[in-house]
Amino acid sequence: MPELTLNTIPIKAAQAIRQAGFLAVLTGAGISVESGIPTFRDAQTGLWAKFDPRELATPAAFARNPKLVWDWYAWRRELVNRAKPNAGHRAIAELERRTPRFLLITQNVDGLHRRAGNRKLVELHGSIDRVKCSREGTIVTHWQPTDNVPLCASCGAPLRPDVVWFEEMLPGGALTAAEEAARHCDVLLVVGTSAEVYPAAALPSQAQAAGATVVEINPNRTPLSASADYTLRGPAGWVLPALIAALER
Ligand code: BV8
Repeated sequence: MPELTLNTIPIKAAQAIRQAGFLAVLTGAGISVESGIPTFRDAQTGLWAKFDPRELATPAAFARNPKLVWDWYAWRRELVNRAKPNAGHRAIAELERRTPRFLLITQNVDGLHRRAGNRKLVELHGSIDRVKCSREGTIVTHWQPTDNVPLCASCGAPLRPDVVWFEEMLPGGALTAAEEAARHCDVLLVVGTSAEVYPAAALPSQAQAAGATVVEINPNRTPLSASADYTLRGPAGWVLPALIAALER
């Protein structure tokens, strides 16, 4: 697989995407970097710098210190609500408009793909904008303002973000749709993920085993880089618009 510099999009990669009857896209935190949202791997900023996100995004962390976890999500929600979709998000919305069959599979919880215009998408890890009862699982849209963790009005359990934490099962429907797309797509475009979090990280090998062409977009090498058919080494906000331009040639 040819590793490419910023100024070349391989003709064959562009051709594969242009000719794809069914294009699937898998995104990770990297696609939101150019919207100002830190990835899980980047050091967190400010008061959260001393915390490892993978230690906070767990049921055990929430059970141990619900307020710490609730406040961490409130800080991220604020960051996300101030952020705007970037050129990479907009390019993926354009790909949906251009492709007969399309599915966007995102690991991100920031909602920026939907704000950029994608509609055919599954959110494997939930959404930071939704809140649910930690006991009943019901989605809650209003709660009493409090300096502590708000409690469920019907059962009194603490509320929590409606995201999938480590060691939690993914929403069945979303994972099934993602695996179905991996097995049937012609091309899987993998953008901005370290390809280390399962079961999402298994999707590219499932797609390749079913005969799909796998194209990776990432400024850094990942465990996927060695097996991807094409690796476009650069930031999503630059490479994806260049890919759209290459589709026009
Ligand atoms: C589960 C929501 C069953 C919360 C998240 C082996 C097999 C199967 C499972 C496991 C296994 N080993 C361990 C597990 C369990 C675990 C797992 O995979 N652990 C990892 C650490 C090994 N998986 C789970 O627990 C999953 N559930 O398997 O259930 C089960 C049940 C019980 C016991 C065991 C299994 C649940 C996983 C979901 C966790 N929740 N998010 C929240 O967001 O707060 S995951 C979270 O981390 C994010 O959602 C994100 O998906 C993930 C980080 O991954 P990335 O998105 O890739 O982001 P990252 O920061 O890592 O990388 C960013 C990339 O962007 C980098 O490559 C960088 O180079 C690139 N980049 C930077 N700038 C740019 C860029 N790219 C493009 N443009 C740029 N400008």
